[in-house]
Amino acid sequence: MASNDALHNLKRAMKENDKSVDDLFKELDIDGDGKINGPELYKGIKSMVGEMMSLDQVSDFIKSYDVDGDNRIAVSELRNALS
Ligand SMILES: [Ca+2]
Ligand SMILES: [Ca+2]
Repeated sequence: MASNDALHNLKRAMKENDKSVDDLFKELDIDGDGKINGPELYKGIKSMVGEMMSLDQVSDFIKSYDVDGDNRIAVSELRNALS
């Protein structure tokens, strides 16, 4: 599945740049509200991995890892996704 490729590439980018999940989260959370929403994820993947995700893929990704159902990715949920 393409969203898994994006996740895989995101993990690799994180390792190559020696970033922690917290560093990555801060970069993705553009408005600083402590949650990553769809547009933030979309832009983040594009700028970090250079990969375009479709909006469907972004929403699938969020649905797969959104444990508390707020339709946003919290740092604990991102950690889960990347572990
Ligand atoms: Ca945010
Ligand atoms: Ca959530």
